[in-house]
Amino acid sequence: LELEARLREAIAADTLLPYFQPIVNADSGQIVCVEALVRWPQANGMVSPAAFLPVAEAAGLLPGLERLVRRKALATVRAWHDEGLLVQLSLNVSAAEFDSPHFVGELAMLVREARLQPSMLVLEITEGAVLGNQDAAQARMQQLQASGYRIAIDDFGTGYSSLSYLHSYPFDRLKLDRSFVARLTHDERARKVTAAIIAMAHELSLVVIAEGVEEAAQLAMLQAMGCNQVQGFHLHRPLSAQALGELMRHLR
Ligand code: G
Ligand code: G
Ligand code: MN
Ligand code: NA
Repeated sequence: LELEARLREAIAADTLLPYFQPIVNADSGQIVCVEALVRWPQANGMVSPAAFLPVAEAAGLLPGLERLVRRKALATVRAWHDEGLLVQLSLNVSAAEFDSPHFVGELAMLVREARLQPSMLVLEITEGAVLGNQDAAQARMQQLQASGYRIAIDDFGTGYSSLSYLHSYPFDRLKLDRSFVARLTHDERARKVTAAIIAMAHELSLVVIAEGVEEAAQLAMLQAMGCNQVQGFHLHRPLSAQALGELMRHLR
């Protein structure tokens, strides 16, 4: 309850903020998209979202928290666009949120407020989010795509029925879970499975993004397999808006 009380205070004081991790074109290294990752600044460093998102969700604080952090993320990307730094923004959408009847309308309001096109946004959804009501989830995805949003299946390969999701839902992108990437360089079977997933995703016209790329050797293998985009500590860590803005200005 102590954490919950402090989280309420942080939300009321609007101190939570988004960090941004670049997602780069696998061949050119150009930053094409940034994933917003919430951070809670404390006197002694940052608290990881893994520690407070479950608390926020259980306490019913997630919708308010998401609104504040997304508003900042969208405003930051708006400002980057104004100076010609044209990156897409990727947002993690929790299962509960994706299920909520308010989700689409609230997102539309925030995106309009930031004067961004929905086509500049990627919504990252995990398998868990579409587990509940298949028909409702399918309809919501189609509605979002008709508005122009891109939809990614996040952490692909960690769930139980990943393959059936691929033919049941109209994803645009597939984010390959970092557990596959971690095994690439020393596990022949993992390498074959990864190559097959990428080939299958391409058959379905999905853009493939590999997560958790930590080594040059992993990047080289993913490039050889035709992986479209990569993300991970080998490329860039999650950065503050200011640090990433400086980096992108420097790189262009
Ligand atoms: O940011 P990493 O630094 O620790 O994030 C840990 C987990 O929290 C990841 O699974 C990520 O998808 C999730 N996460 C990070 N930021 C957000 C957010 O703003 N909203 C939601 N729903 N999940 C987030
Ligand atoms: O679940 P999701 O894929 O949204 O998780 C994003 C999380 O992955 C964030 O916590 C982010 O900090 C973390 N992350 C990003 N790049 C790497 C990496 O190269 N290695 C590891 N171990 N984690 C990473
Ligand atoms: Mn993600
Ligand atoms: Na992921």
